[in-house]
This record gives sequence, structure tokens and C-alpha cells, in this order.
Amino acid sequence: MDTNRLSPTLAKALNDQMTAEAHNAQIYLAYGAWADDQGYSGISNLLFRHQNEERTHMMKFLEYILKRGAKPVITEIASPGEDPVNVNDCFEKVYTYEVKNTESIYNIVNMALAEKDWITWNFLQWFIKEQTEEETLAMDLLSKVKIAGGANANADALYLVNRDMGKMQDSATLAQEVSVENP
Ligand code: OFO
Repeated sequence: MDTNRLSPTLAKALNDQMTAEAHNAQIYLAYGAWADDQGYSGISNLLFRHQNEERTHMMKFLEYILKRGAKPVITEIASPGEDPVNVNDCFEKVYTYEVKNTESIYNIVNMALAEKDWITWNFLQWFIKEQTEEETLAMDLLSKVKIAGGANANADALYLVNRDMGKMQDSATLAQEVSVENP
């Protein structure tokens, strides 16, 4: 008896997203290693912490595929690509990757909607909220670098950016969570 509750199309899209999350973890890992090598241990610490979050995202997709009766296919993970050329480039790339990831999740939501697979649609809502946080965090990090001078930031400004990022949480507060008392 076939207990697989995912269509082949959705199973493939979810599987590809699982691999994409592993790829995202590799990117944070690679950029963290680059940052530490450049002497930015605070930035590196933040990026290393965040790569764990990406691995958690990967596990959520893996578990979901299994729980719907399909079999995840574990493949090789693409290279994270070239190192950033500077701190500004690093966070522009992080922001771009997060936006791309949101678009990728939107695409699967659209597929679930088209198939009327409401269980998958419901599962993906967690990721919609998560991507709101991910984009907000990436935008906040990029703003810090831009305020410090962007690609032209001097050593003093980067010293402060590095120090601040090392102490930052690796998740953002959403607009929905803000109140008058707690702006
Ligand atoms: Fe998996 O959220 Fe960032 O990419």
C-alpha cells in the first residue's frame, strides 16, 4: 500500500529546498571562516551561530518529507563559492541569499496552493515567518555595515561593527512583536 502523501512534484521541490538549506549553512560556514581569517572574530561568531539555524531548517524539511511518507534524497552540497572581498560584500551577499531563499519558499507555497496540498501549505507557513526574520536580520546587519561606511569603512568603524556583531542575537525581532511600550 502506498502511504506517500506528497506528489512527485512537491516531493522534489521540498527535497531541493532541503538541499538549498544545507547549501545556505555552507555559505554561512564559509563566510564565518573567511571573517575569522580576516581577524573579525565577532562577525565570524555570528555567522557560525547562524549556520546552525540553516542546518535546523534543513532538518525540518527532511523530517517533513519523511512524515508525509516520502523518502528524502541526500545529495552533494554545492560549493559556497568565492569568499567575500570585504565585510560590505559579505553582508550584501548574505542579504541577497536570504531574499533568494524567500523566493524559493514562495515558489513551493504556490505549488502547494495549486495542488491544494493544505498540509504542505500549512507546514510552509513556519518558513514564511522565519524568512521574515531572516531578511530582517540580514537587512539589519547590512545597515550596520553601511552606517560604518560600507565598502569604504575604515578600520576603526569595522572594529566597532565586529565587536557589536559578536554580541548580537542571530535572529531579529519582527514588526508583529513590537508594542508601544517596546518599540
Ligand atoms: Fe534557511 O533561512 Fe536563511 O537562508
